[in-house]
Formats: sequence, C-alpha cells, structure tokens
Amino acid sequence: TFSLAGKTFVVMGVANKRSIAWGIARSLHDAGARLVFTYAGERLESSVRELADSLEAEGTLVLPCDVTSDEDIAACFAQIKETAGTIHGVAHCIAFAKTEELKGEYLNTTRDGFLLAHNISSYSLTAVAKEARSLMTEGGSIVTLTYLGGERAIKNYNVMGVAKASLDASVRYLAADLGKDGIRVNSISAGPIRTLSAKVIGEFNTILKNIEDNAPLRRTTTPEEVGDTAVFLFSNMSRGITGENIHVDSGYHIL
Ligand code: 0WD
Repeated sequence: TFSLAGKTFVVMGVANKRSIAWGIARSLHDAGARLVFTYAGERLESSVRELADSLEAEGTLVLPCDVTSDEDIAACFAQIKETAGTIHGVAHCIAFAKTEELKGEYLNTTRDGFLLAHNISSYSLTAVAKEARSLMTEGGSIVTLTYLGGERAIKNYNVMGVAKASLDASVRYLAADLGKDGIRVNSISAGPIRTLSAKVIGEFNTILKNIEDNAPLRRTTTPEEVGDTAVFLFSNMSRGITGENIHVDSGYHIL
C-alpha cells in the first residue's frame, strides 16, 4: 500500500515553499509519514521551521546539515538516531553550482567550480547514504533528484549536467552496495520546475516554454508530481525497484 503511517523519512534540501523537497515533504505527510527536515545553513533555518510547523504534525524534527561537512552529516544523523530512532528513507534534494558556470560554454568550467558542483550535488548522496544506512534497520529507500542534463548535453546546464551524470552512477553503485541490507536507491529525473536553484540557469523561461509546447503531456512538471512519485519509491509498492531512474517530466525525455 501507499500508506507510510508509522514510518520516518528524512527530507534534505527544503529552501522555500517552491522547493521540490517541499513537494516531496507534503506528499510524504499526506501518506502519513513522520518527517525530519534538514537545512543547509542558519540562513534557511527560520523558513524551513515555518514550513515544517505549517504541517501541524507531531514529532517533526528540523536539523542543520551542511553536506559539505562530514562532521555535520554525522552529527545530524546521530541526532536523528537519538530522537527518531529507526528511519525508513531519505529524500536527497540538494545541488549547487556557481551561477557563472550555468551559462555559456561548459569548456570554461573552473577546477574549483567543477569540484564544488560535484561535492555538493553528487558526493553528498554517498556521504549521506553511509550515515543513513545504520538507521534503516528495517530496510529503507533513498531517493535523489536528477535531471536530463546528466544524460544529454543541454544548453547552459554545463557542469551541473556532469555532476548529475556522476550522481546517476552513484545511484547504481549505492544500490548495488545497499541491496543486501534491504535498502533501495533510486532517482527521479524531474522536468524543469521554477525554483530558487533553477532561476540561476541561463534562459530558464525558454526551457519551460519548450516543455509546454513539445512535451507529450504539453505542460511543465509540478513539485506535487515529483512528490507523489517519491512516495511510490518510498512505499512497499516499489519494492522490486532499485538502481533505477524514473523520469517525471511530462514525457519530454522520449523526444
Ligand atoms: O528544474 C528544477 N528545479 C530541477 C531540479 C529539475 C531536475 C532536478 N532538480 C534537482 C536539483 O538539481 C536539486 O538536486 O532537484 C533538487 C532540488 O532543487 P530545487 O528544488 O530545484 O531547488 P532549491 O529549492 O533551491 O533547493 C536546493 C537546495 C538548496 O537551496 P539553496 O537555494 O539554498 O541553494 O539544495 C540545498 C539548499 O537547501 N543545498 C544544500 N544543502 C545542504 N548542504 C547545500 C549544502 N551545502 N547547498 C545547497
């Protein structure tokens, strides 16, 4: 069944109400799950707390976790273990690249920019999975968010596309490692959605218009659509699926 009552999920990457992570959180909440939110830095604490409170759910936790720090990740999951005990899944909805590297030629990517994008957008999944593993004592499901730019060279996506390709490969290797523990690892490739992160991608409006005009479903993707697919991947209904990438993109990727 799709009910996640009595289960606990960690949602990483809520920045504001437009965040895809917030769409996932609402779908999880509707399915009856208990939620733990993690945020990147002090700057985001109050807005994440406000959103978490708006769910009016008992036992919701809000914790800091900057994924560039191994100590932060370890401390965060230690706190989750102490307060929530067993968890049943993690939604990893985190990415970052320098604004100036999300336009023009990929060729101009700097070493620093390359490493930063890969550190936050790709390695963080592996670092988080390592800490989350010991809390998923009843098995679990890890879901991350990727984009078509990791499969194809999409204008302006540049270094983030290369980081997504690395993330996609990590999903497969983590799935291979964690399957024996009953832990599944999958990704959702979301169509373009207007969020804080998306705003910095060059010509984002043109990208959205192209989806509306040409995607099989002739509309752009919503955070709710991604959230509902995440609930499927977190639920027992998807128990035979691991190492997979599901496109939630109005079918655009088939073109
Ligand atoms: O079109 C889109 N919006 C798509 C997004 C299409 C396909 C995939 N995605 C992916 C993104 O690449 C990302 O992996 O979805 C994920 C979530 O992105 P989002 O919802 O579009 O963007 P946003 O609401 O900005 O959330 C991303 C968050 C950060 O927000 P800010 O705006 O503060 O950079 O990632 C988090 C942070 O909350 N984040 C971090 N979290 C922990 N430690 C860190 C960090 N060091 N850096 C960024």
